[in-house]
Amino acid sequence: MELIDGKATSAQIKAEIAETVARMTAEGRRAPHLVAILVGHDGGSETYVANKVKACEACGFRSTVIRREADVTEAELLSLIDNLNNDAEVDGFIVQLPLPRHIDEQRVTEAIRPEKDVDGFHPVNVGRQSLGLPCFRSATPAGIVELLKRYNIPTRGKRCVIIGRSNIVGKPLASLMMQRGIDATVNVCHSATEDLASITREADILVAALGKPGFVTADMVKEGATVIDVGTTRVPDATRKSGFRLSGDVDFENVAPKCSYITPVPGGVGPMTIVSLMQNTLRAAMHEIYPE
Ligand code: BQF
Repeated sequence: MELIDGKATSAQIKAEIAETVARMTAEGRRAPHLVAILVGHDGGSETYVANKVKACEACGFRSTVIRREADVTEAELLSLIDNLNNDAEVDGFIVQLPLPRHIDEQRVTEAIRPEKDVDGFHPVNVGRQSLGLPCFRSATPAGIVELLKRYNIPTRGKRCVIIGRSNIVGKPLASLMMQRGIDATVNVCHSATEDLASITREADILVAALGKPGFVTADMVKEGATVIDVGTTRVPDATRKSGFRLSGDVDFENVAPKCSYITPVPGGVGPMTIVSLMQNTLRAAMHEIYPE
């Protein structure tokens, strides 16, 4: 069993990005600039945005966090987005999800200009990704594919089973994994799937992205499989000074001995999600996907 080290891999990619940024600024261009809109004070969202700001620093990017209280109106948020869409000093921006219930996430997402949508959530980027066209790729799926590539894990003709059909992980990952060049055979399973274990046991690459701590147990995994754990649920833990720990969707202790490769939580997919956002922001600043 080999551990897939997302933390080390992400650090290496951030160093590569920082080199590119150093060359840009040496040529007299400004550094890439990422803006994050953070609504309310959800603990998870605060941490995620802090992770993104820290990653920007490591890459030599400029970053700005715009905070609004949880009672912000949708109209205010849309007007903020309009300003960022038209701000030439901003290369890309994100609205940290989830948003308070009174705000329509879809309307907010569709208000972002696709050219600045570095989360890749706008239907234009989602559609372009599914067609295999240049686009801002969804961060978690792109990070998973990057890990498979850097660890030389074969995908061509292999069975990839994804548990979870969310718009931000399951669906876009399925479309990436079946693309030419990756060439996996993909199954997407979800809460209505019958006899789930019989499907997951066929997986050469098993991706757990359903958000249930410890859901994937050893009996669901084929000997020698690669297991990718996307779960990052906060579970109470009195032994931690934060009062919680991050739990993956995989029963790591019992599953790991059966695997050829496995990602840990924390330090697996999470840091790669952040680094994909950095890669998208760099591409936005270079107008690589949508030429001016
Ligand atoms: C790690 C996210 C659910 C809903 C909205 C590093 C992150 C997490 C874990 C992180 C996530 C999860 C993010 C680790 C961003 C990934 O060391 O294991 C980084 O910051 N993430 C998000 O922005 O929104 C979410 C999960």
